Amino acid sequence: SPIHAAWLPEDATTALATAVHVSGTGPLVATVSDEARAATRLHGGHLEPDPTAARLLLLTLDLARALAGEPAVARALEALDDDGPSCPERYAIARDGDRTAVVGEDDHGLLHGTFALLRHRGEEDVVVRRPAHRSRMLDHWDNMVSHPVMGTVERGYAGDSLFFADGDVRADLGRVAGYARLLASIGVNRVAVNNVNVHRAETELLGPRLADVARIADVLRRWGIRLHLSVSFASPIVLGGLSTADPLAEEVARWWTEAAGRVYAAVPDFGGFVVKADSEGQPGPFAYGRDHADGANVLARALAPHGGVVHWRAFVYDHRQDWRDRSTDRARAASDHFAPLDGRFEPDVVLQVKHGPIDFQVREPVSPVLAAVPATTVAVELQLTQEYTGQQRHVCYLGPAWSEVLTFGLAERGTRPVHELVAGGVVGVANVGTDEFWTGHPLAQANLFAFGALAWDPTADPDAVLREWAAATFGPDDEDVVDTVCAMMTDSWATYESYTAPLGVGFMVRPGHHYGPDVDGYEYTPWGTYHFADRDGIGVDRTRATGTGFTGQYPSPWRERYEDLASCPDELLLFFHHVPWTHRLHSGRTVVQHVYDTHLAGVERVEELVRQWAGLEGRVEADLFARVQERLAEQRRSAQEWCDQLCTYVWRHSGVPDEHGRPIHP
Ligand code: GCW
Repeated sequence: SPIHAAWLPEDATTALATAVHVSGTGPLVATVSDEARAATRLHGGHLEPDPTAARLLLLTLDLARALAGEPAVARALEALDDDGPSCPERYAIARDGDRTAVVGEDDHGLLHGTFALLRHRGEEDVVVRRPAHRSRMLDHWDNMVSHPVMGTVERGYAGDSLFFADGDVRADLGRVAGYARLLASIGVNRVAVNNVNVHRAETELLGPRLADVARIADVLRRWGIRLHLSVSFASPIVLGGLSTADPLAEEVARWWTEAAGRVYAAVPDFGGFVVKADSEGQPGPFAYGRDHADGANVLARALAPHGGVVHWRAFVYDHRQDWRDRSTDRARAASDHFAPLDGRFEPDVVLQVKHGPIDFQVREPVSPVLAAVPATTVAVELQLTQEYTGQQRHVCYLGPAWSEVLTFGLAERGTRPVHELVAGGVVGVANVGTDEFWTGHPLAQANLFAFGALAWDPTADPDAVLREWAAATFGPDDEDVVDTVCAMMTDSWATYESYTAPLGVGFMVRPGHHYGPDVDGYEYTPWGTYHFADRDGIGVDRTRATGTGFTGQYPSPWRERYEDLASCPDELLLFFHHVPWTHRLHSGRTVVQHVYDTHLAGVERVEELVRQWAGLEGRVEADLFARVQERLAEQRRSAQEWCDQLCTYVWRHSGVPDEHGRPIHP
C-alpha cells in the first residue's frame, strides 16, 4: 500500500502554485528549488528566473538584500532587523499586495521558512521565527540485526527500521528521503540513526561500514539534517583490537581521534556520538575506575576539532539492585552520579537527561539533574515512541506532557523553566518505522509533529500545535473532522494516565515488553521500580525526613513542596510519599476512591473515543479510518483490563469498597 503523506499531502503545497523565484547561497537552496518545482508542476505554477516577475520569492538573506527594492522583500528584511540579533536557521515571511517573500537567515532558514509558508497558508502578514534551540534531535533505537523479541527497532511500534535491514544499511533509502523531508518540515536538524544499546554489528558503523553511513548522511543532508551515531564505549577493544578502553590510556585517546578522523573523512558534517555508558549492561568508564567526565571527555576531544559533539546520556543507575534494600533509590541515581562532575566536562559534551528521574513513565516529576549541573551543557530527552504510554495502540497525544516539562520552572526559585536550562537542545526517541502510516497508529503522527514544533518553540501551546497538525493532515476544509480529531486527542494523555498509573506511581506494567497491566510485575525485581503497596498503603517515601532523601535533590521551592504532604501535588503524591489507602487528596477523595473513580471514568472516556471516531467513517481515508478503528478497539479492551486489575488490586489490599457501591471484582 502507498505510504501515507502525513501532514504533507500534495494539496498542502498549493502555496507554491504560482510564479516562484528561488535564489540564495548554500546547498539547501537546491532542495527548496526542487520542492518548489514539484509543487508548481503539480498545481500549474512555474519557477520564475526573473525576481521582478515572481509572485513568491524564496531567498536567503544575502540575496534578499540585493532585492530590497521589492516591497515584500523589504518588509521581510525589516522584520528580521526588528527581531534582534541574527540567528542561524531564522526566517521571515512577509506579504505585500499579491507578492510574498520568504527570507532565510541562511539556507536552513530558507528551508524552514518555505515549509512554514505551507503551514501558515497565508494567514498572517508578517511572520518571523527563530528556533529556541540550535539542536533539535531524534534518536533512533534501530538495530542492524533483528532482535528476536524487539525486531529491528528497540521499543518500536511502527514496523521495521527505516535505515537497516538484514544486518546492513538498506540499499534503497527512498523511505529515508521521505522521512527526512517530513523532519525538515518540522525543523528537526539532527538524527542519531542507531540504538544506544550498541550491538556487535552496529559497532562496525564506525569502521568497515562507514561508506554505508555516508549514504544515509547524503540523504539527510539534502534536508538540512546532520547524522549522529551511537557508539559503544568499548569500541577501541571491539573494533580497534586494543586491550583496554580506559579513557585515560593514551592509545585509547589516539584510537578515538583516529576514528573521528575516519568518520569526518566520510561524513564531513557528521554531528557526533551518542553514548549510553555504564547503563543496563553497556560498557563504560567505571570498568577502569574512571568517572563519566573522563569517559565523555576523551570522545569530545576527538570530535571537537571537526565540530562534533558527544551526547552523553545521564541514564546511569543500578539495574541489579536488591528490592529488599529500601535505602537505594533509582530516582536519585542520575543526580548522584552527575552533579559532582559539574564543571569537569569538555565544552563539546552534551549531557543528555531523560525528562524524569526514572524512565519515561506516564507521570514523573521533572528530573532534578536539569538544574543540578549549571556549568554543563544539558539536553532534555523525551520519548516519542510510546513504550510506557500505550505502544501506539492507544491514542496518547504527548504534546501537553512535553509542554509541561519544558515550561516547568525548575531553577531559580521556580522562575527558570527547563527550556532555558537546556542549551544542548531537545532530543526525542523516535516513533517511526516502515509502517505505511509511519507511526503504526496514524494519530501518533501528531507526536512526531509536536516534537518538532516544541523543540523549535517550547512555549508553543500544545493544543494549537495539535490543531495545526490535524488541519494539515485531515485537510483544513473539513472543520468537523479536525474538531473531532482534536477533541479526541487533546486530553488523551490525561485519559491514558487515568486508567493506568494513579498519582505518580510507575511501572505497573508487564515486565519485559511493558504493555498492559501487571501491578506487582516489577515489585520484586532488581530494576528499582517499586510502589511498595501493602494492606495499609502505597507509594515511595522519597522525603528527606523519613525516606530516600530524593526531594533534597531539588532546588527550592520544589524541595519543600514535594517534601510536605500538604503541598505535594496529587498527581505526584505516590512518587514522593507512602500514604495510607484512605489518605485524603487535595481533590477531596481518598487514594482508594481516586483509583476507582479515575479508572472507571477512563474506560468510559475510551468508549466515547470509539464513538467519536465511528462518526468520521467515510470522511477520512478508508484505510486510515480502519487502522485507527482497529487500534481503538484494542485500547478499549486494554483500558478495561487495566481498570479491572488496578481496582481489584486496591480493593483486595485495602478492603475499602467503592463509595458509590459499584461492583469491583472481589
Ligand atoms: O526505557 C528503557 C527501555 C530500554 C532502553 C532504555 C534506554 C534503549 O526499556 O529499551 O534502551 O530505556 O533509554 O537506554
